[in-house]
Amino acid sequence: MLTIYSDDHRLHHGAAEFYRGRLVPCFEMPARADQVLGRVRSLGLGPIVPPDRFDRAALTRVHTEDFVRFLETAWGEWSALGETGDALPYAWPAADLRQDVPPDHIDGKLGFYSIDAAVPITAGTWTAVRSSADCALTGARHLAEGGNSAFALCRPPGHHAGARAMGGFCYLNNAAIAAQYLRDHGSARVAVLDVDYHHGNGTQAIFYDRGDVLFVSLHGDPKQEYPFFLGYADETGTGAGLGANRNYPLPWGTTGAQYLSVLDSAISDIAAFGADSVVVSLGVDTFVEDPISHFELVANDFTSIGQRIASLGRPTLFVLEGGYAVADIGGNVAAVLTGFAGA
Ligand code: SP5
Ligand code: ZN
Repeated sequence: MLTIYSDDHRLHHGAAEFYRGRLVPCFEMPARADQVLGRVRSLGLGPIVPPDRFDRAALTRVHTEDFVRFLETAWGEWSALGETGDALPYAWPAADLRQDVPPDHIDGKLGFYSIDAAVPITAGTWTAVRSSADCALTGARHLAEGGNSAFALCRPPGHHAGARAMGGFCYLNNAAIAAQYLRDHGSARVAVLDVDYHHGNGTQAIFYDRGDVLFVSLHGDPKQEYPFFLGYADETGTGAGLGANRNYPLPWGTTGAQYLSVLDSAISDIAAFGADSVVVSLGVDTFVEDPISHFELVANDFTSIGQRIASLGRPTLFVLEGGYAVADIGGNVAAVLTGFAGA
């Protein structure tokens, strides 16, 4: 399997995120990608190539122009204040506030274009974010040109980012950008399967009113788990997208066996939809030892996930999302990919 990877991810290294009343060290760190790369390399999974640079227009197919401009300019505006630490938001347009007027001041913009304070912006964040999206796009192009599969080793991750909002360690929605690229280059119907522990609220929202992209997600029940405000089973799509969104919220303590039986339903949804290609939002924060999650999957379960995805027999792009047990992330990602490739 082809892997696409860029060293640029190291340029994004946030110091802290806001959690339970204090700033805590970021769980989303460069060592994650280094671990995955090391494992892909030592396993000999296949060639590892740098991403191609894609036109900015590929980003604005799913994100708004003003949001992309915000990401490009945020560090410059922040550092112009004399700030040297990471940019973080502190005020949001939540209930009863205007959501239609982007502020001019960077403090206002940070809140306007985010859903939480887990998205530090550093001097190198935009370069890393752009290259991460390029990894996903390069993988999508490989599929569009006839490839069977690819692994976009993306960092930072993407599935919490919506059309005009960053959040949950995510800035640009790599999986959504790739799915849209596939739609624009030969796939009439694309399925996004999100197996990250957290609901992919950004991806769901981007495609919620569309019937040409199916979004299916297994995740911690939002009644108990971030992102809390989206990801319920009754969210089935709207307008032309009605029936093209499927959520499987699962309780804390979900075991591998329980997870895999629900995954079978998700796989059936995708087969019934008739997807021409599949994008997998591949988070391995469902792992039993993940420090911020509460499922109980083990290494063999990840192999089974890969095998079940292979059973669809569709061109498949894996896009790295979460997974915070740094010592195990490489092995768990590799288990999915080898399960897929060996099936
Ligand atoms: C891509 C992805 O997996 N994003 C996850 C974002 C989760 N953000 C909120 C998590 C808060 C948990 N903080 C850790 C405290 C554990 N003691
Ligand atoms: Zn996650």
